[in-house]
Amino acid sequence: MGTKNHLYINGKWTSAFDGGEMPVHNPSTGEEIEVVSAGNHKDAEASITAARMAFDQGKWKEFSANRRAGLLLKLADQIEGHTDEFASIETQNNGKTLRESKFDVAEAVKTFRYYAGLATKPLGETFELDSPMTGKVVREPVGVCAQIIPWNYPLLMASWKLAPALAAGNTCILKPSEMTPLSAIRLFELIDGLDFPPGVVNLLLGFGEAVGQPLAKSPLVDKVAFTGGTVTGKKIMQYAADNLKKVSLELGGKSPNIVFADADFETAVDYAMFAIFNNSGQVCSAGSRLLVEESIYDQFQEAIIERTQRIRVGSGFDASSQMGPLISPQHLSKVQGYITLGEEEGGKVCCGGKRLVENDLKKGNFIEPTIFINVKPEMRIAQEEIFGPVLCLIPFNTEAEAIEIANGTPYGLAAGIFTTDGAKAERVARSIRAGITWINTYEQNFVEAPWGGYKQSGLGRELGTYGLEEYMEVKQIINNLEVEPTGWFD
Ligand code: TXE
Repeated sequence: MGTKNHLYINGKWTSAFDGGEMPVHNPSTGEEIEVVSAGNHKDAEASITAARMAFDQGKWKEFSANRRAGLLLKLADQIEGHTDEFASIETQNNGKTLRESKFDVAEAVKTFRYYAGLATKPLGETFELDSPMTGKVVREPVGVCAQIIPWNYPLLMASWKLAPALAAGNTCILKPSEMTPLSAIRLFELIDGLDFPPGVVNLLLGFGEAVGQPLAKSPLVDKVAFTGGTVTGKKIMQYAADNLKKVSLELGGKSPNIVFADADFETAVDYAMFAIFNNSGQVCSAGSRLLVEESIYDQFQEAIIERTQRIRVGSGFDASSQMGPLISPQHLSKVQGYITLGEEEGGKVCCGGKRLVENDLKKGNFIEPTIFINVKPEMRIAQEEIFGPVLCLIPFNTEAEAIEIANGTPYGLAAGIFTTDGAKAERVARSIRAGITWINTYEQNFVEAPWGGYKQSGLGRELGTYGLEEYMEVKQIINNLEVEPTGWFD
């Protein structure tokens, strides 16, 4: 990593105030890759002060949109130029396959470029008024933004947070997951080589309670943006209530993927697997409930089991691996706990279900891709986010029943609909209470399209123009063209 000081505050690399450190592990081998700085509330305060000063007094506010865009474009080029290095860091630290890591790097590059472009596009409005006054609406940055991100897409989540916030002219404090800080450290080494004024972009490492909580509570922070679990998301909202800072939350899901009998069978099987086994199921929008129309249920079940049994699980660096490990031993236990629970609830594992322990796999957090049948929609395995490669198969008979099951959880992030009937596809998409719906595809995300959930899947939207708006305040300016007294109290 080139330096022992892993916090980047006010334009300088530094260690944690109290000398705190934390180990970072490779989930495929269990090995310690590195020991990095781990801050506490004092480091959080230092980063907040730096970001506050940079926003209120620094040169950053004099940077035109064009200049901010220029910095983001340079950063995008730099990341792209280091694609192989970033992919390797991500695979080592998160475990995902190199193919997945390279995809993430390319998406991160796209995100910085997209928001560089958007930074310079007009967002204002003018309006006509009855009185001799003119009105206009201008957008301004929100201020100091704390951005707390998870471990499943470390570099990509950093880009989803930093790119729109910087494009809009905010100052940022990025807090990566304690489990996956390495790609963020490398990203900040690149940021350090660009001309961001000190304090504009800060990197704060440490555990959630130690540094995330003070960020979310601080009255000097104007906005907290969080991606992670719903339980932590609720805490963030409570912390933020202290000064009513703006909050955006991208939380968990239990997304339904609905396959009608008239779907293109092969396409539906293929995407049903991608929806749940991609990134080892550690995806907020994973299609973890597969709703299949009764008339094709048996045939579908047979096809998906047969293909799932052929998935090759192993180290992300092994070119033949199709699925990597889970992030940590603790997370592996959680997923195994859900598999046991599912069986106790009356579900039946018809594929997978076990930890993989042959040869070197036992050193890592590997688990078989798993499919449950005999699942009732109200069971906990069909209601709660497992966040692993565990699929629940649920039959349905009618369109109305499919919609009812699909909407029957506290979540509302995503949904998939497979059918060749265009009208039915749209009817169902509109009936589902979720922020992201896919027709005849799954897990395709585009930087142009808003990303976020209904119900307990979150608050606000990332990506697209919506993602930029989340980092902007809206101000009206009314200008009186006839400057004379009103006479109201005469
Ligand atoms: O996430 P946390 P965890 C879901 C998934 C998973 C569960 C728990 O179901 O099993 O969440 O995972 C920081 N104040 N998702 O525990 O706690 C933490 O340091 C401030 C869904 O790993 O949400 C990290 O940077 N910050 C998900 C970030 O929050 C706190 C992605 C996320 O960690 C904090 C990951 C606190 N009190 C898990 N506690 C998605 N939506 O994609 C923790 N953090």
